Amino acid sequence: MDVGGRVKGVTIVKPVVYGNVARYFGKKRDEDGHTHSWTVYIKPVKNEDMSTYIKKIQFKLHESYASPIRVVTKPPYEITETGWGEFEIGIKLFFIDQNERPVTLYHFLKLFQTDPNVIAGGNTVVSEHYDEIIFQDPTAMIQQLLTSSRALTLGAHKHETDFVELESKTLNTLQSARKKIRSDISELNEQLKKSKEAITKFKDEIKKLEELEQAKEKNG
Ligand code: SLL
Repeated sequence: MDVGGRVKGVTIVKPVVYGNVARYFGKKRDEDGHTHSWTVYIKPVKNEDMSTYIKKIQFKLHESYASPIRVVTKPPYEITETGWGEFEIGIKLFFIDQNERPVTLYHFLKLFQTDPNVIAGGNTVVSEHYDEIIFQDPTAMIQQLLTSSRALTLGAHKHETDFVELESKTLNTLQSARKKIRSDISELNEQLKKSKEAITKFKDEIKKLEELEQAKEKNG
């Protein structure tokens, strides 16, 4: 149904990965005190050309950078810089369809290996997140754009974090945890049953002993 130009009841989800990689120079650079080079980025989880529905992506850096607002109009949506400090970066997505309001994501630039969530290897740090851009009741036009986006051919499309693998690993972990809990429960039930049986047996024995005692008293 097309109500007011929008396709009612339709939800289109675009999974994305955003974050940064950073590399330590190994020392503080004499000329500007910079210690790291880094790249902040947003990309689709599945290989596709986001420019079919993205007009531009604006990265807002710390004010200490010259012209902190950086705009990227085509993939790859990333900014590479050098610096010495960590700060929050705003990543604002503007859509081709003017009816879709811009969406802003925030990423805290990671340079240092202080966080166990940061994937570390050598002098490289990676900090990235999974998120989804959700289009609720899109216009017929954007629905067309969103469902017809083509694959990018810029080399292999891969991520620092393999979210598909992470998802299946997490599912496996959950499944084996569930199995373990189920077997623990049945084992505990078994023990409970045995304990109950033992109690009944002891109660019977106590009763017999008491009866014996009473009989003795009577006879004695
Ligand atoms: C901090 N609150 O003190 C943060 C700010 C800013 C980092 C970090 C600038 C590089 C340049 C740069 O690395 N800024 O001047 O070009 O840690």
